[in-house]
Amino acid sequence: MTADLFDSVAEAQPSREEIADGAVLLRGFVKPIESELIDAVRAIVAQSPFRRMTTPGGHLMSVAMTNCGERGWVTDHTGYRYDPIDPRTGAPWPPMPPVLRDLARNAAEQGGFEGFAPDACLVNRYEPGTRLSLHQDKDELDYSAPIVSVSLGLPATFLFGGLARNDKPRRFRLVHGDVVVWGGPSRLAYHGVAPLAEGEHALLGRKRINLTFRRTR
Ligand code: MD3
Ligand code: FE
Repeated sequence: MTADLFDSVAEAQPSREEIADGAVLLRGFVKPIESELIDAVRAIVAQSPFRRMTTPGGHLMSVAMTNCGERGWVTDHTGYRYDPIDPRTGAPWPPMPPVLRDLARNAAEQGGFEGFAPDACLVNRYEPGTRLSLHQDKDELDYSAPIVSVSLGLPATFLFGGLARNDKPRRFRLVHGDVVVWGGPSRLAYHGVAPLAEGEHALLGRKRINLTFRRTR
């Protein structure tokens, strides 16, 4: 089933744009499987609900998060880590559904990274006003693997900086169905999301969902 869905993606020769060294934007890459992805997110959230986490500095994040896969990203007063157990439920995170695993591998391959095998998928939920301040993703052990991000629902202004926090970020509009593969020199770039604008999406209402697939070990 999943293979058939992606055959149609491959035949469609989707748009592919290198937006920075090692960063490839695949516009509309997951449109053909949008309902499968939304169903998969609903099933994950039924088992490990969205929650807002506290940073080590004591700030409540405005993004609500959950995870699937062998480990999940968590933050609390002790720091940031990937944990095999959801601290909210005390149980392992929901397994990564095959449709998500296959999509991440296919996207990474389009981005030039063969054999991407994510062990974690962080699911972020934004509502109007929600933002994510500029940061680097560096809690993973192996930076040679890319991060694959999938945008669903309301559009967002994504801020993409450089390797230094002070580098002035470029702005990209990411819309429902877009996928970006962040590898090579882009893997450690500072990035963030501007406050989400008010809006209504046909499938997700007043929400944006972002999936990021990671190889953590
Ligand atoms: C560039 N998420 O979960 S996705 C995150 O839209 C995160 O929810 C944002 O940043 C979101 O950590 C941005 C795009 C993204 C994700 C990871 C990256 C861009 C990246 C890692 C390195 C460089
Ligand atoms: Fe990030």
